[in-house]
Amino acid sequence: MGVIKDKFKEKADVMSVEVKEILKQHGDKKIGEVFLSQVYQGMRGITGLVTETSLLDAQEGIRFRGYSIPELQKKLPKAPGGSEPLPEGLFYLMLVGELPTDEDVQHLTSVWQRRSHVPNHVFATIEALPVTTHPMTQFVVAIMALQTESQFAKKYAAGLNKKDYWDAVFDDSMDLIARLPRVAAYIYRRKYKKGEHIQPNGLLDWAGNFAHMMGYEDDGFKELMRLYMTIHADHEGGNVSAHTTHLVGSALSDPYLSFAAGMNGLAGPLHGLANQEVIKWIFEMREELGTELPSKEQIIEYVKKTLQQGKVVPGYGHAVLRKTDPRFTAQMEFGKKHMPEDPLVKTVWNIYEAVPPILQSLGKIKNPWPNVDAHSGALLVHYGMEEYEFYTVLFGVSRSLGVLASLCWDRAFGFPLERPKSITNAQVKLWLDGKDEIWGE
Ligand code: CMX
Repeated sequence: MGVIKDKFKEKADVMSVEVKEILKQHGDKKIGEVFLSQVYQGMRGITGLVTETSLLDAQEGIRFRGYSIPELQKKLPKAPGGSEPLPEGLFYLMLVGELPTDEDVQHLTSVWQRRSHVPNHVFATIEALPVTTHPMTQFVVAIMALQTESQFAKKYAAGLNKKDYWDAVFDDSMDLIARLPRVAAYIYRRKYKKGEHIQPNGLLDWAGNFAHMMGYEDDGFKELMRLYMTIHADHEGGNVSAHTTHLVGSALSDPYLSFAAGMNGLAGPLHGLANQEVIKWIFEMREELGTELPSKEQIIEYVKKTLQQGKVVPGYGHAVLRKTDPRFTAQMEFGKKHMPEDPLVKTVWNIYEAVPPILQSLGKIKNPWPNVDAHSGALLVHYGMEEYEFYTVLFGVSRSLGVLASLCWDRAFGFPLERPKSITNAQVKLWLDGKDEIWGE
């Protein structure tokens, strides 16, 4: 076995025993109450999942294995001369629960380099789609084409012992993470750079090489990719992309099938696609107002108009967070350090001043503050990446780190098929009339 796999197995063996013991001793304890409103309204606040990799606090934001984003920026290994964390380090932390050393991270970089081969039929499958196809559709189709490589699917078909599920899921997850930057860069160059593809650079880290394959050699952009790939990686288990990957994986669909399903969820405008919507919305505002740097008053008017049209203000609000997203703040810090005078970045900051009071005044929005997607596009545009339809693919490449590390844990814990109970309106009415108390099967 490889070094990381050994380490994971060691941890998983201990944790699996602990989980069994917790269940044996405390399995009948109540963890909360469920209100009818929650059943109707997106199951908000119902604790129904165990996800090891990260935990979201409504006030503080995300913590990965207990570490906040600023802490990770200090503690995780960096690229030579760089100051942003390497996403390899975050993956290591999420997977084995320990901060990695420089050597651990270098090892992971070389493992992913070794596993990054993408078979030709995957590129041919992408080429079969019209070039106008949305990059997220191309991305998901490519992941599905890669499914021919699944070790889990092959081993399961040949007869796999339950105890060994985690092993094949681990290998598929590592292969898939290693391959995604090549696939994503291929889609980018195909769609926007006349199909002039760039070979990987074996000397670069995972995110640096991704930047290189997309055609961005600026050190600032490589640093941005390292930060971007780190902060978008995971947001505990209930968000659409993480939950979908987990749910589909619970049917023992292999990691390629499970992750592709998660990416279809990420492609929704209320989730990951919001990052393209934000820049599209700002570009349209600038176009309509005829200025690169709209004033605060102009922004306020534009926001009100957006709301009057029955649209959401993209990049604002969150199902769990109740404060400014620390992922927004981390990007704001990056902007202050690298491009404080950029008019688009300044516009994002002006929007940050203008929007929350307006959303708050509506009286129905639980969180008027910006989320991760409010900032990311402006930083990318600064380095020349204006093709905003591609942004959710970047989010998706990063999200693979968290959801696939979690999938390894799901199989190591032997979690069963996920199958919550649903009810009909007729049954709700009977229950309200006191005529039916029986909800379960
Ligand atoms: N602009 C306008 N209205 C908003 C809003 C926004 N940014 N955020 C919430 N609302 C509205 C909701 O649509 C809802 O309206 P109705 O009662 O008329 O249906 C009301 O305020 C209450 O919503 P909520 O409980 O505060 O928010 P939800 O948990 O239902 O939804 C989210 C959360 C993210 C879908 C929502 O805030 C939103 O649509 N934001 C804009 C899209 C966005 O930025 N998504 C990215 C989230 C981060 C990510 O996953 O990447």
